[in-house]
Amino acid sequence: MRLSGRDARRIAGSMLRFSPNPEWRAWTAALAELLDSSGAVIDQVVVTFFAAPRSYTAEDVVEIACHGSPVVLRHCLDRACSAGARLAEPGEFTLRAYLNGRLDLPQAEAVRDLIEATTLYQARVAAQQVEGSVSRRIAPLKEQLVELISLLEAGIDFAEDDISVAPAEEILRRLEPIQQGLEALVRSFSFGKLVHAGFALAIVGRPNVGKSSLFNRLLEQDRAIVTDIPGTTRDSVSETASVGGIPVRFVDTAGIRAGQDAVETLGIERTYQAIADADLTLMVVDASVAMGVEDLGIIDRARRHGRYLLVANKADLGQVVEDAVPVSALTGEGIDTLRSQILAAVSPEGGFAQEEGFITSLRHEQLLRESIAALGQAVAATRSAIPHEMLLLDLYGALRPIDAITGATTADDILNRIFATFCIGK
Ligand SMILES: Nc1nc2c(ncn2[C@@H]2O[C@H](COP(=O)(O)OP(=O)(O)OP(=O)(O)O)[C@@H](O)[C@H]2O)c(=O)[nH]1
Ligand SMILES: [Mg+2]
Repeated sequence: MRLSGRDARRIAGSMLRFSPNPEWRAWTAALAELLDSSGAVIDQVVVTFFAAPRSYTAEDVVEIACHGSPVVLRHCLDRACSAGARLAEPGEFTLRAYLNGRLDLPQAEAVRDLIEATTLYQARVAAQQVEGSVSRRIAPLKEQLVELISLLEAGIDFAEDDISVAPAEEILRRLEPIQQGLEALVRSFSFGKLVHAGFALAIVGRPNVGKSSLFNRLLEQDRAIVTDIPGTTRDSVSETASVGGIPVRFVDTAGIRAGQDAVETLGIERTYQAIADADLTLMVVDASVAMGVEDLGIIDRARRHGRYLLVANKADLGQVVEDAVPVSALTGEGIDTLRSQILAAVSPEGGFAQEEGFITSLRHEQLLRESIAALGQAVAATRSAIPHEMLLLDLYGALRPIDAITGATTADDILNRIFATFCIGK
């Protein structure tokens, strides 16, 4: 149980007994007894006190580690509440950390991503963002923008003080790296999105080519029914697993052929839907048999709906199909190669971004795009020699969305910079 706020120690103290003395040494764990309202001991607990501002919320924080019995925890909460605490809202500790300036907004958002991570790789990316990797990339760009704004503001506000108005080339020269930096960040989202949300992969093909066997192999669990009877899978089955740290939703489907009965025909309809919904389709054929018109028809459909990979399964029986990834769901041969081909097929141009600080949030991407659009207008305005008052509107338009990511720039920030860099006022 975590208590945060000015009264954290008082409230915790009302239900604890330290042996021998009250012990509130900061950043040190202490053994204590948790008491019920009549003073009877109900648990032996470890108490850690984090003194403000060196705590998660930057307030005084007390953490009480009980033995995990729901009854004890419930009691612990009740006692804290009757001593003046209240239950935290969802995310409130992180909100307080943000409000108290301990975390910026991208860091706070990354805490949520970290908690929600389903693969270790997602967790690692989120942890980098909690460390401030996104802010570190945005901060210098914002800095340059604020500097340009200050320069133009100074030219307007203090025109009589002999500050030369910045020439158009100078403004354009300063705008360019800001635009480029923001665009690189937006590009990083094509990879970031993949890491954050993963993608859907449909496994399709004619009956009996081994789709369900391949599905089970990729998931490393015996999830779908496999038999040698064509038409075994009647309905789409989906399951999520990590491929290279990216969560992939695999969808096994009913084999496509002229339906034998009403149920199978409905199942095949679902296969078509799965192809339409997937980010990538694995088109499975039997490696040992030459492809027929049915196979070509399915390939054609997959191609029309986006990216697909041709996979020749049952390669252990010999391979006559070419230009396909040979695998054997039976022996496991070729599965690792298939996994890397899957990643290569969905990864954005230029392959995997290994750099730190790529953005994973749609909100950030949209804000950055807004900023880029406003900068584009600023460039056009500069080229057509529009007065700086008007140009500034575009630059503030570019700054606002960035502020929505990193926290606001106040008029003071800009004023301070004007006075710091121009020695006005003599
Ligand atoms: N030799 C060999 N046999 C395989 C391989 N993969 C699957 N099989 C066999 O092929 C038969 C069909 O496998 P399934 O995985 O059920 O095929 P499916 O494509 O899901 O079939 P439907 O659900 O009917 O569309 C089974 O007898 C499997 O044991 C493989 O790589 N090599
Ligand atoms: Mg099947």
